[in-house]
Amino acid sequence: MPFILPELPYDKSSFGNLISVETFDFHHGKHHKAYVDKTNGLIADDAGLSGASLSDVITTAQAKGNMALFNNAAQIWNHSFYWQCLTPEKQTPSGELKTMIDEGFGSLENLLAKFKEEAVGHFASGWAWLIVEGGKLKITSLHDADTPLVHEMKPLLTIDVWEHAYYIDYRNARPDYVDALLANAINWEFVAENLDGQGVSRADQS
Ligand code: MN3
Repeated sequence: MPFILPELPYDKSSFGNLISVETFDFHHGKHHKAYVDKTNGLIADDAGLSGASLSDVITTAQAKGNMALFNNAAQIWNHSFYWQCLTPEKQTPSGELKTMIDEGFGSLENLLAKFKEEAVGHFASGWAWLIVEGGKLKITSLHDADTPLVHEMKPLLTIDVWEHAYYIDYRNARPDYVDALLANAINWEFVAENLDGQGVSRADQS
């Protein structure tokens, strides 16, 4: 079975000016779709990968040094995860997640400030991540298509900092894009569910 472009988990008009319909049309409908199409084309040339799950394709492609396949397949996964990190309804963390945030960063405000610093400071294309590593919350960023799946990281939250993620709505102002999403559009329920690793499988497909 070829991989598919997952549906967005919300109506693409529901974010108003935070994320425009035009951004979803390009980012989901063209960029994410292109990664799906390219991955399917590359897999068609590698009989050994037919029937493999997306996460298996990602790890196998990296092990084989097939960077074209790794980059496209990892970008499918990263984008599927990213869409689920967003919600048009403003949320705040609660429960175990809130406790971990307070213990690790002192407050949500501190976490968001550090996340913004990482996302804005990341040079060129990539992804800012909130992960669990060694049992603790940690903020990091990865370049290009690199993904927590091939590192010892449990992914909780990501923001896409490729220019295609923000250029339509925010032009070159990456800090404004990051601020807007962190303040208004993070699906903290999804982040909390990822504490037990569900997020990895929910962005996977086979
Ligand atoms: Mn993107």
